[in-house]
Amino acid sequence: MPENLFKLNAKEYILPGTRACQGCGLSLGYRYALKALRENTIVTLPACCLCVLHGIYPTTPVMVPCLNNSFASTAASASGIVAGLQALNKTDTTVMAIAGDGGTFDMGIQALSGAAERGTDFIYVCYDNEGYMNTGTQRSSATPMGALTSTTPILTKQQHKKDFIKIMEAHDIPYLATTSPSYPIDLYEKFVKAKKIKGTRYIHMYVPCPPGWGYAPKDTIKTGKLAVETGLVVLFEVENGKFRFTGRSKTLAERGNRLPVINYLEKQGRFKKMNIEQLHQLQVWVDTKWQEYLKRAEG
Ligand SMILES: Cc1ncc(C[n+]2csc(CCOP(=O)(O)OP(=O)(O)O)c2C)c(N)n1
Ligand code: SF4
Repeated sequence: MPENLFKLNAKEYILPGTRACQGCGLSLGYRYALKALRENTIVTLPACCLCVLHGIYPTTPVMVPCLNNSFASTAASASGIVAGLQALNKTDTTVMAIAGDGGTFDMGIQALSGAAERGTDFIYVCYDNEGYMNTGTQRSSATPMGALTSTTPILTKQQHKKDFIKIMEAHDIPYLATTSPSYPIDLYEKFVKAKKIKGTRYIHMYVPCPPGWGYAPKDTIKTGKLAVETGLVVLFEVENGKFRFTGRSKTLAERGNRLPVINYLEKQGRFKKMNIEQLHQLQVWVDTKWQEYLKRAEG
């Protein structure tokens, strides 16, 4: 296992010159994920910011084979690739399906649930920028309560984020983990581990998004760290049903020094219309979830 950045795989699988925005958290997370998975990886993805990052045919900065498909069929296409590889007796190829929160929480859930129930041998990654960003920052069921989006422009989003990770856990898959590109070693190690496990593996990747969230591109790493420091994002893994905090969240759980959510919210334009009542509700929501995680870590 790498202990520091210099021990990561030095090979790059994304060449310079992607079409993603400046400061895109997804670009960073994807880069580290591919470093961990290495060659012999096939990626399948629907329309989304990652598709934009991949570029326009016939050129692409991405060095692994990729399949583009429709929203509803990302996980189904992975099932097909896995079946094809099995028919060819190719046992050393990792299949990674990757989609945004819209393509996972909302549009891709059916095929993903089916594949996870069948125990399909693949890694599914949801990169969560908390909205339909590629089409202009529309609300998704992953958008946090109190955020402005182009489809909640006046009152902000009224509902809390869907707990999609719980839904995936309910499938009793062998490995599930949450990650953030602000903690690249934690992210890298989880992908290395996931690669070695058989069956359906689910990795949630929180990716800060400067234009969608309303902060300066230089602050992506800081924003991702604040999400973890405040407990809005919790780093953990669940291996064969066993919950474990990882990285910075483990330290926060041990020391009990989480920051209030306002420290994270006040730095992003999308929360500028959030009212005090919503702020209070969000803090209670985060605290309640944090307590649930603490209990699981004890058990
Ligand atoms: C069935 C279908 N509905 C809508 C679209 C238009 N569309 C393309 S990308 C996108 C947003 C996807 O959001 P998300 O999956 O969260 O990824 P992000 O853009 O944030 O990377 C939408 C709505 C489409 N391509 N197909
Ligand atoms: S809109 Fe956000 S997620 Fe999409 S490419 Fe730009 S920074 Fe990345």
